[in-house]
Amino acid sequence: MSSPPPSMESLILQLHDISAVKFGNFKLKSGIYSPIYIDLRLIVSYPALLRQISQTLTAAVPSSSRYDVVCGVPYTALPIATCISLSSNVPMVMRRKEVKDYGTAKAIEGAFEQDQVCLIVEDLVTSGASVLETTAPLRAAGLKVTDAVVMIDREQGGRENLAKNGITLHSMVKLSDMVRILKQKGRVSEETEKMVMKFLEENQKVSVPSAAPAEKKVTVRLPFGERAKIAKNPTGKRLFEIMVKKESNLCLAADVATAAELLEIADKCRPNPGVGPEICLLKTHVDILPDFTPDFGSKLRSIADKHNFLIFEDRKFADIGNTVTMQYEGGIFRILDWADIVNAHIISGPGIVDGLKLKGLSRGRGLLLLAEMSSSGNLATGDYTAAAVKIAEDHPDFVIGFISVNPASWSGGPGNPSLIHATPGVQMIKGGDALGQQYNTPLSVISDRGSDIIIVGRGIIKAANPAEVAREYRLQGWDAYLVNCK
Ligand code: S5P
Repeated sequence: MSSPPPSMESLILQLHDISAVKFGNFKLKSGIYSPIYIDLRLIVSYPALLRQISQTLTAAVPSSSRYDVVCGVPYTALPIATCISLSSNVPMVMRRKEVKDYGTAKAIEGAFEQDQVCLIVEDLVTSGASVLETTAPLRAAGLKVTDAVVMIDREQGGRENLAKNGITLHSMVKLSDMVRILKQKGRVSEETEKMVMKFLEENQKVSVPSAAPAEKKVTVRLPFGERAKIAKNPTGKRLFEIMVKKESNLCLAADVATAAELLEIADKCRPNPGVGPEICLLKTHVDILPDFTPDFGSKLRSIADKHNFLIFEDRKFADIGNTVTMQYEGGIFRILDWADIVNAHIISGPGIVDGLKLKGLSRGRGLLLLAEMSSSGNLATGDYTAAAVKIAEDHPDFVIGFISVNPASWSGGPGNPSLIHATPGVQMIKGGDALGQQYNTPLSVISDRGSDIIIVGRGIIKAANPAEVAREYRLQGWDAYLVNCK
């Protein structure tokens, strides 16, 4: 190691003086035990140190890395980002950790323009998950994120995980260098130094963890490719295959104002591309389209074939078997003719599946059962959910899976791997709307809650560039899938 600049040495000693660096046996957010613990929240009580740190961080970003705004990862890095903003006269934006009402509140606070470059500021990087969590809503809001600057790099895969997501990490100091300096200055024993070095060596790769509590066991799940082989229904099988081929577990809830707009967003939102290439499934509410014409289905089908996605009409059938056969096949919408997948409530009992199957099975169609719902106060819980699982198991040839919200919490977990879980209520940050919708992040839905497909509506369709944002959701959903996959 080349000898560090004196200012760095003094910074590290000061951090040790204020007990921002401690040695012992500590459980980290990722669940692993560490002989070293770093708590940088304390630095707000030491303005001179905070100033020195901000200046050193600013200098750690090479001048070739241009940026227009800075954003601190909440909360520890917020004061650091503020200091960087003040001293370098670069505006700051803030990411909200939670959004209560999507109608009025924004995920990113502050003034910025589309395509401006945002530098992420963080105190400590282990796997890089927190940086990625902040990057996602920034990118979704139209900012570009290419660089992150961090005080301490724990050297546990964060740099690599961020690089995979197009972010170059610049660090003030690496954890190993920091410990060496503390040893050289007589602050820690040789034994402690060795213990920390051994720990770093043994834990070089911490994959991006789920947002779950540290003690939660991550269940390893069968890959989609294997599940395609055991799926009994041809549409269920195809869906798994498309997911693998396109590396997408994203379903677009295309709740737009008109049929024309729906076809456009699926195929091409001139001058931008459409979301078709990013999705495995496109979900419609055909009864909200004022300009619906009988050729809507065939037009959507040809776009679906072009971009290789399936069509899911979110009809939420709920009547007795005999009535749903007519609702499925007839009326003005003739859903059976163009939708690969429909869904149904089980409130009326198993006869609803028999009715839909009567029409859909011979056409190779698939059915999703609403086992849970995303809206607050809904009644699809407990025994109701268990009844949906039982009905699905009784119809493996036609039922392809569930609309679910937290299958990991079901007794027996997400269950039969031939059945698929699709989850609505997904946005880049947790929150809700004014009418009871509740949102979780792609990572939490797929990785913690045990679902397979994220269903995203307003998170994509309200974006300035839906295809770009859809891409971001696809990458997040797919990365979360890979975390739990064998
Ligand atoms: O429980 C549910 C089931 C469904 S299918 N909660 C839901 O929100 N949905 C649908 O998912 C809903 O009808 C809408 O089309 C989509 C969610 O849209 P967003 O704009 O809130 O993402």
